[in-house]
Amino acid sequence: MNRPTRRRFLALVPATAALSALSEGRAAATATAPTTLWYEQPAERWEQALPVGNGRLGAMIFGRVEKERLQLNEITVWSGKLNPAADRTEAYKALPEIRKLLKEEQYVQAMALVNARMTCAPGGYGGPDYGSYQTLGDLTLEFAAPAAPVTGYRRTLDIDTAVATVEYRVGDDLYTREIFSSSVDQAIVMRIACSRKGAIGFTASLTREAGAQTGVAGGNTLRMSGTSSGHPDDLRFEAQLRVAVQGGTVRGEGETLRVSGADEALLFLAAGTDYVLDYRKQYKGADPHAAVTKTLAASSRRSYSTLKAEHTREHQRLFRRVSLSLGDTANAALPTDVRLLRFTQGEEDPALVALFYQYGRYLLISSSNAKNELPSNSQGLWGDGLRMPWFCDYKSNINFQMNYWSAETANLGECHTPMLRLIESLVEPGRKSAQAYFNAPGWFMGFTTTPWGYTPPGSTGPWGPFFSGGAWTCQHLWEHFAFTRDREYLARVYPVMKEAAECSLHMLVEDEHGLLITSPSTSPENTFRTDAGVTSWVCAGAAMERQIVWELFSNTILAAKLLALDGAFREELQHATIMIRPPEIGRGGQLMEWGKDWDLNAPEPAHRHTSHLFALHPGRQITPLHTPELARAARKTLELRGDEGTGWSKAWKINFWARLHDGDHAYKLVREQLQLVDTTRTNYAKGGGTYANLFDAHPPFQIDGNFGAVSGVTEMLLQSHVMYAADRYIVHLLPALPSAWPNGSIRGLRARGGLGVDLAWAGGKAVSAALRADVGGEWRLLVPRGQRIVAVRSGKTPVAMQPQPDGSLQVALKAGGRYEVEFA
Ligand code: FUC
Repeated sequence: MNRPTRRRFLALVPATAALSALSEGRAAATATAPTTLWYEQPAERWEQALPVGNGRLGAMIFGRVEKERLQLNEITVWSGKLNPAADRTEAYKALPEIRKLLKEEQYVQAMALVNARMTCAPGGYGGPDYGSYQTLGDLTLEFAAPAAPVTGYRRTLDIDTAVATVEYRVGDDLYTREIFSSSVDQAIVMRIACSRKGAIGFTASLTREAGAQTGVAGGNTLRMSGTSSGHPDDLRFEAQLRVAVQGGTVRGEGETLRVSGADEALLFLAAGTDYVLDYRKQYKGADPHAAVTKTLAASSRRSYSTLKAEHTREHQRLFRRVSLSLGDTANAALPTDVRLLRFTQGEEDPALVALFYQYGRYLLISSSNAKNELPSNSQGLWGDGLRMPWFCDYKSNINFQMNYWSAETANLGECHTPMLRLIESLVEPGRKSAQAYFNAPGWFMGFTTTPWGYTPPGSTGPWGPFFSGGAWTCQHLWEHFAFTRDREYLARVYPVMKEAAECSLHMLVEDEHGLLITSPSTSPENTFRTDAGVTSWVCAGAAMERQIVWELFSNTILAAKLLALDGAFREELQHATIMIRPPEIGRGGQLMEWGKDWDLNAPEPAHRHTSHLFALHPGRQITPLHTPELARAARKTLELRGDEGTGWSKAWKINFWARLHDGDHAYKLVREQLQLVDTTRTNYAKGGGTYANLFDAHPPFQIDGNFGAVSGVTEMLLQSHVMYAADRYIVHLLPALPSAWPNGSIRGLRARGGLGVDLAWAGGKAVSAALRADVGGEWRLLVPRGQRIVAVRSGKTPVAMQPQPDGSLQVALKAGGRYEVEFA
């Protein structure tokens, strides 16, 4: 093979070249591991590099032979700071006038007034204090030019062990690098070796575009420290790199470390910041120097084999809870980029879908450790530069939530906790926003948030004035309980839900029929056109906000009931929930997005946000089982919108079609999600897909599509969102199995009520299922159309089954019980 750095992007890597490489037997032995991403050329671009992460400390590995680049991230490295002046403190005073204008259908004037009065204060969203997620910097390793052509080049990421490798030959010498980011040791560890003794030599440097100084600290350590925007009061960060060698030498040289003549080099990198998720401390904690020094000292004392074994064991504790098999084709033996290209061109590769699914779980584990100070952001943990697309913040009109849709269902409940903690932390700043915008009690968050407790709306319509982001995030607080049954946790977060409900209750107004709506309200980032031809984005009673409030109230009532709290408030919420204007069907048979039936006039009929289907997913107000007419209307809406969209938009649509029990349409979107994308140019209308490194392409890179797709595929195989009674769930096995996956199995999914579920199917029919109940309780089991359950057994003992009118079977399962389900 030629020098790998000369290889062009994968579109130019002929699949036949990869095939012939395999037929030569080169590197084929491990290449086919179903959990491995692998490539025959180094990354030229960031979207080809491979990610490792321990939750908060990560790297993008380029795998270059001569000049290796590890682009580094630490999840709290943000510019910006708390901005106490981001709220428009007297915004609520404009409400009567805005509401009057909306009643009179003066939409243009209403828009102007919302823009002028119901947005953030000048300099709020996107202002100097708003900030952006940032790179930590680069670790660069410069090796001498190889003395002979490089052959057998391969780089891999095994998502089962969470170890990345680079290997190649120069003559007879085999060079290898292994890299992982350990949550056990809180360090990135790299081992560089060669089959020939004394062959390892390189220069290591730590750099950052701006705001950092690097120096040698002791003979084998580099220290890079600085502040996020270069100002002394900004967030402080520090990274330390230590290199230990076997044979040879390591010494400081200027601002670098120089390794020569080594048999093997071990690199340890630790990093931290002074960020703390605490509004009262203005998010400022201790200087990171002492902690980083201590962490580095501790990890670099341990043996490589121990570090790696403990890292892998900890990763597998989470990762191995779920296994998915959808069948195999010969393409599974190809490099990942070639597989993706062939899948894009129409070939089948179910194992690539399974890899993409597990990769999403890998990314969640790697960007959202339970101990993280911050949750997985718009790019998870991985991002280059000092100002990232859309600031890489936590947009709560879809993106923040989508990041965590798969956390519970795909058995990574612990990874949900950084999100839940961020939501809890918004209560204090959010109280000020509730007061400012609605003169309301409780707390409020608009369309986005940041590590700095940003809660007001954005700066202009149509996207800025979304008023139910905080209310929506509370769904996650409830869902974590619905899956885990952790009452102590529920008691802790209930006040957060309650205060969000208090705020929403105060935001509701009566429409002309006495039903409750929000006003002003928007449908995230979309616009409507009235029958009179007026275009606007603000109305009275947009569907999504009504649905979000319904969901929040319903969950808050359930939580209060379980905790035996707040009887009177519960009744008030109960009454309001009944009075919320329900989802409506419009003249095209579609679900109505706005306060009036304007969908068919839509200026952007294929808009990427399909927000008014919230009630179908992630909500539960619309289900084919219990509200078939509304479900038909939701389907009509999806048909009108079409399948095109950004990465996350397609991912959401997988979930929608799965919830409509249309597996083939859901699979069509899975296929479209896995379209190879080769551009980072922002496209709002279409072009969503997947990069060569299997990162989701909005484009540009945005990780929500990865997580949303995991959620979607899970929803195709198992659903448990429908309640048949308060906090009692229907477990629907294989609700949307596509014909493309006739045979398969999944182990380790989770259902609400605290249930573990394994499933196997063949010829498109369920053949077996296993259930594990964490706590005792009742569930109703539902099977694919045309099938029925013959028995549910615990060992040899059959469980009594009560048939229900909707075709489900009610069973009572015991705490700790394991059950086998038999089908006919
Ligand atoms: C919302 C979306 C965009 C993008 C951004 C981060 O504004 O409408 O498509 O995902 O968030």
